[in-house]
This record gives sequence, C-alpha cells and structure tokens, in this order.
Amino acid sequence: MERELEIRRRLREAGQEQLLRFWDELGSGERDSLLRELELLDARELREHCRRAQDAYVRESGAPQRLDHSMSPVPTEFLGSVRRSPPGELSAWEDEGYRQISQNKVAVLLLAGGQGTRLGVTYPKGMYRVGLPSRKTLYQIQAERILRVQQLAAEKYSTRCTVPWYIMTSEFTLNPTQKFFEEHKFFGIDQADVIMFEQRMLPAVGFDGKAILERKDKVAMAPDGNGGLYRALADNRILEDMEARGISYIHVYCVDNILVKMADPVFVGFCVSKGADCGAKVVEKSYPLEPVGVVCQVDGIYQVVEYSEVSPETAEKRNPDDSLTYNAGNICNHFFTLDFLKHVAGTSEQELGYHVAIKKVPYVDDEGNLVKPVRPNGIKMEKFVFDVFQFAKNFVAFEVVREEEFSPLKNADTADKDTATTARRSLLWQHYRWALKAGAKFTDANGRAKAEDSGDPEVEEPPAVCEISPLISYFGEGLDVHLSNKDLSSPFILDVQRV
Ligand code: UD2
Repeated sequence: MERELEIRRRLREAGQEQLLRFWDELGSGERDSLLRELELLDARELREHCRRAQDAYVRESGAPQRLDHSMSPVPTEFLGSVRRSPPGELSAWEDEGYRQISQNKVAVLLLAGGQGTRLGVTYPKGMYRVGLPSRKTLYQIQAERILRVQQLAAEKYSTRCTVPWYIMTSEFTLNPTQKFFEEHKFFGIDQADVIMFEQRMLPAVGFDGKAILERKDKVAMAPDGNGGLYRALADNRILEDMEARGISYIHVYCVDNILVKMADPVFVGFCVSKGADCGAKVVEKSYPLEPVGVVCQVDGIYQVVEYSEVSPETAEKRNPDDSLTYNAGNICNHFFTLDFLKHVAGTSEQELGYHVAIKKVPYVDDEGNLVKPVRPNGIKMEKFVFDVFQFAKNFVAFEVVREEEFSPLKNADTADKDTATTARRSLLWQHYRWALKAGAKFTDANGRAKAEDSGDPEVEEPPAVCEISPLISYFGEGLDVHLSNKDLSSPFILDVQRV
C-alpha cells in the first residue's frame, strides 16, 4: 500500500496518473510488475521527458531546419584516408595500432541495444545469419575477428594480449544475447573478457504528452538510443572496469556491419598518432543525395548532419577536384580515448539533446483493448552516440573504402538495399578478391577458370563462393600459405578445421 501511494504521488507530480488507470483491474502479480517498472522513473525526470517529447514533436512537425549556411567540411589535416594515403603511412598507422593492442590498451564496444525493427526479427540482430555457407552469425564473425586481431598483435610484438569486448544491450536484447553467447561458449573468447551491460529505457509518449501503456500493467518503453551509451557506462561502472584493465582506447561500433574491422589497427593507429580524443570512420557517399548522415562542422563544431538538414544544392556541392564537398558518410564506427569517455560520462552527457522519432506504438485504449495503430501515434526520444563529437578537443575522421569495410544489415530481404543478401554478397565478394590476390584460381564445373574480380555486390553474386574464416584472416593477410596456386571449386570454405 505504501509503495502504491508513493508511486501515485510521483505520477501526480509528473502529470502521468493515467499510467495507473487500470489499477483496479490488475491482479497482485501485475500490480507488482507495474510498480516495479514505475519505481525506476523519477517524477521530475518523467515530467521533463514527456514535456520535451511533446515539444520536440511540435517542432518536428514544422519544416526541417536547414544547416547549409553554418556547415563546413572536415579540414583535410584532420581527415585520414585509406585510398589517398601512401602505403608507408598506412603501415605505420597499422603498426602503431597493433602496438597498442599488444599492450592491452585497446577495447572494442558493441552497440547492441537496438530493436532491429526494420529487419523484422524478434531476436537480437547479432544472432542473425545472412546465409553464408558456414552459417555463421554476425556475433560469431565478430568474435572470430577479435580472436584473430589479438593473435596478430601478439605475434607481431611477441606478447600475449586481450581485446576486451564490451557489449551494450537493452531490456530487449540482454537475456537472449547472454544466452546465445553461453550456448556458443563465448565463441572461444574467455568469458571474463566479454562484458555485457544494459542501457536505460524511456517511456514512449503520445502526442498529448502522456506516457503510453502498452498493456494494462506495462508502460511502453524503448531504449534511450545508442547515445544512451554514456549514461550506461556510468550506471554500470564500465569505465572503472576499463581503467582496471589498463585500457586507453575504445573502438565503438554498431552490430549490423558485416565487414566491421573490430579494433581496426589502422584506424586506432591513425587516431593515436594524431593525438585524437575522438574519431569517426567514414565512407565516401555513393551519390550526392544518398540519405546518410555526414560528418562535418557546424559553426566550427563537429557533428553528424542528417541528410534532411541539408539542401540538395549543398549536398551536390563539389571541390575543385570534382569530389563532393560533404562526402564523409558516417558509418557508426567511432574511436574514443578512455579520458574522453570519462569526461563525457561524468558531466557533458547531460548536455546531449534528444532526437525524436515518431513511431507506431501499440497501446491499450480506454476500454482496455490492445490496439496496433496503423498510423504513428507515439514519440520516442533517443540520444545519438555521435552527438559527443562536439566535446572533442582533437577530433579526426578516417575515410575507408566502402566495399572493404561497410555493408550493413538493416532491412528485410524485400528491400533492395542493406539486406541479408547484400551483406552476404559483400563478404563473399571480399573473400573472393582476397583468394584471387593470394594466388588461388576458381574453376567452374567444366574445369574452366573464372577470373573476374570486379562486380557490383549490390546486385551480383561473386563468380565463385569463397568464405574465409576470420580466425584465419582478419583482413586478407596470411592467405598465400593456404591458397597460392590452388585450383578451387565453388563453394569453398577456408576454416580452421579444414586447414
Ligand atoms: C546508424 C547511425 C547512422 C549511420 C548508420 C550506418 C546513429 C544514431 N546513426 O544509423 O548515422 O552511421 O548507423 O549503419 O548512430 N542501438 C543501441 N541502442 C539503441 C538504439 C540503437 O545500442 O537504443 C544500436 C543498434 O543496436 C545498432 C546501432 O546502435 O548497433 C545503430 O542503430 P540503428 O540501426 O538504429 O541506427 P541507424 O541504422 O539508423
């Protein structure tokens, strides 16, 4: 009774008493679970949250704010590039990255709290199989890349080393992710080096500024965005864990890029060599109006500008050498120093604004019926991971080659872009190129050689199916010994058991 009264008091203060409107109909278990959910919400914060959501909705309904006149591109001295840098410079950065890894100074941090609604699966995206011959999931591919990059760094600098894997989950993804890793024995990684933690959730709010009930005994909640990372780091004392392990640099990435180079030594080495506290990997846009966020400066401050915030004229603007002026497409692949994260999680996080997403949120109507709305009815508020660029003292961007490093799984296969099919093709094309480079030949059923090594992974299958385990090659290295002068037939899998 006392608990109930306290919650009623708080909800009154927050102007959200409707959340208890089915109280009289609830059994004791349901009442208990609703109270437990509501106890996590602070009255003042809840009031602020609902007010902010409603204000943001009103603002969003107006014309998008254009930032064209305040924008400037990343200055070239702060922009590294795989395509444009001389090989000597790239290998110096790579050496530096491996050196840091070998000294146990590098961790990777996976953002895996999203709901994957566009893909339309009910389980975490990392558990998805894109249809590779090996049937590996995204999580397994990532785990194997960590193992291999550790091994390469250890061999290069004659040490033993670990790249701890931090995984941010949410209420939706924590349990299934944990279970999946346990079932797969953490893919060979020491369990102590896989650290899962949970981000916060926020109530979805109706256009009237009232939090939505998704059941009579449950508030509709959604993760607080991938920028919820910074609060989650503090909530779960993750930075203390990093400090205790001697970590200095953190590579943060999102779950769905099948080509992600975990702890990428070149990127880490570049950022460290430049003395950066914060960095972003980017790819060149494929065409001027591609709907991706662009890393640039606004009034001299680094941020990612959404395509909707830029006019077509600015998006099409070109440099004297004909390259696009705003060409640095964000791929959710970031570098942070531990000191920078401490600073952000400690104080600056509170300054981060929310982004608003207008969504269809299932709800119970006043008669208590569950309704699946056909039109958007709710506001979800999210922080974005890249919004901390503004706090960097020394920000850098690093441009990588899209075909080699970026192919995200976003949509169900009915879409024509960023699907399981395009992700699988990108990986198989890459491995096919690596195999040819290592001196392999693929023959067709009649013994004729297939030689093409170029094609469009978006629309074409590679000439032969070749999948190489990340345990054998992290990024195409070390394959000569397995593949040089070999005649291979498709499909070909190179994995540890077969070596
Ligand atoms: C992200 C980037 C976008 C671009 C694109 C490339 C952000 C905000 N946007 O867009 O600029 O780089 O990726 O692929 O970074 N996540 C959480 N918690 C949440 C929400 C998301 O951990 O509350 C994770 C999610 O599991 C995924 C990552 O963040 O790993 C990206 O999330 P998304 O798929 O919602 O972002 P997207 O594709 O719109």
